[in-house]
Amino acid sequence: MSYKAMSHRDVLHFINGEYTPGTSGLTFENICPVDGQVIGRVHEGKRDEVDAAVQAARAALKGPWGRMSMAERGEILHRVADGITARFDEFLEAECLDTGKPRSLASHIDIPRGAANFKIFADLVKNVPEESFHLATPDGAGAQNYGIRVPKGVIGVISPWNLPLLLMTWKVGPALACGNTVVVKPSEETPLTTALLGEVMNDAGVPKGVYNVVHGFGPDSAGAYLTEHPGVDAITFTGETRTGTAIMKAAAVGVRDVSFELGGKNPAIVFADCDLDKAIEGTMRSVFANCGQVCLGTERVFVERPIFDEFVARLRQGAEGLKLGRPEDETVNMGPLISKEHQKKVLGYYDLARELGATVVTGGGVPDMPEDLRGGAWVEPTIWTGLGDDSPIMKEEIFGPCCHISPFDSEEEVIERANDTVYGLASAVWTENMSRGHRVAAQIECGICWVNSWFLRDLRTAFGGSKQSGIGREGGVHSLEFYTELRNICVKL
Ligand code: NAD
Ligand code: 6OD
Repeated sequence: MSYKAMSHRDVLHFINGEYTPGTSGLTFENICPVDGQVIGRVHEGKRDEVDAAVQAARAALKGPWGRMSMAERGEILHRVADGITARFDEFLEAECLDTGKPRSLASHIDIPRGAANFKIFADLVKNVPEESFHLATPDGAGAQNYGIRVPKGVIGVISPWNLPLLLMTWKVGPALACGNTVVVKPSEETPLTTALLGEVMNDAGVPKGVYNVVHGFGPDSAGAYLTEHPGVDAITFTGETRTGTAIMKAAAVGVRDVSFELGGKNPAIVFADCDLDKAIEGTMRSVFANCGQVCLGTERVFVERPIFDEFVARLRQGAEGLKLGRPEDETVNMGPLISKEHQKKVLGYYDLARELGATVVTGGGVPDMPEDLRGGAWVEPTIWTGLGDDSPIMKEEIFGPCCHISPFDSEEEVIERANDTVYGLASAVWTENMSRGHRVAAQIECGICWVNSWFLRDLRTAFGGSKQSGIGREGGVHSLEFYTELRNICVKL
């Protein structure tokens, strides 16, 4: 059955190159967060569906995919990228239906990056040198060592809902470029683009069983069964730190490798010598883009005292100027949260901040939306001041369109406060003094620090989290660390 024929109503698994409802007989609703409408039913995979997908993936490793040259695989992955681009509007519609995010955002970030993730890794793997060492031996003839990289095998990919296509392909792209096969479990909130990609894979000539998708939830569902499956050689996961802990326990059985991109509580540090226009523009994006549901987003803003009041006033003005509404409205720059459940969580933090005595600079509740959107998961863009660094608002990841702004007085003080978190994913530093920019960036304990920008991505660079924000690095050649196994061959001469 073609995915097109399903027209988003019935979302099926994609196993061994075919769409299938599986055998569990279970389905769950796919709800659009814009208005709460049910947009389709998703088939839930249990052990049998995961088992079928893993078997297909194992068989494909030995099939044409495993025997293909790197160059041939690369050509096919270029066709996958071109296939996404050719069906740009369908991917855009599917992503916006699932997430409610503005089309203007998804058409600039989610869908183009979804395509780019295949091209960049297809090209990159061809240019990575293998190591070679000559060893002197007592007989004088010596020995030659050289490394070869082989695929890890079947990779279990567990992806989140905030940037569904972008984050799933960020893992599937390098996994396939390195010759692995995959079983993907997309978030239950956002199954559509992962499902649609199956058709693109078939059209591009990706052999059956290389790309498999099983839908479902985490515990007692497709997610847990996939991570527990002994036929899965390694697991790459993006999501909450707590979920990462559960997956790591599952991966321990069979001593399987993991790559984790987890939560954050990212700081932005704004020095008085910054270009304030740029700092406001960048912080507006880092706090409110994607309704605050970006793992790299800022939730703690530290502003040097001489510009504190002006910064707060201008960020407030920006937040109050955001227009909330339907994805297709080109004047809209903020959508809803992903679900009613997540709305409840974020509103819980809005209430908590008020109870703890925060000054609510703006927002703090549910916006008054037009009648047809009232069933959606809307929250107001929110800014607080006045809380201490030990407050849960400053410690826990909220993952909504909100931030707390605190003043600071010295560079040393702000570095210590920025690092006072169990997380270490990303940070942003705003200063026109570049000596300070380099100095401070190097002292922030996180995987990526932007100086005078935010979410400016070069896909050749290492990406990942420090502390409880992740394990391992993906991106560029670093992806090969996880998606291949390096073996050494020693030849006595
Ligand atoms: P989540 O952890 O709730 O879910 C992520 C995925 O894991 C989903 O597919 C879910 O079904 C699955 N899952 C849940 N429990 C599981 C289990 N026990 N076993 C196997 N699979 C399981 O995360 P989310 O709510 O989808 O995404 C938001 C979180 O992701 C935030 O914490 C955010 O910071 C983080 N995130 C991190 C990055 C990064 O690059 N570091 C990127 C995006 C999102
Ligand atoms: O840009 C990327 O490669 C990436 N992994 C971004 C993660 C964003 C988190 O929401």
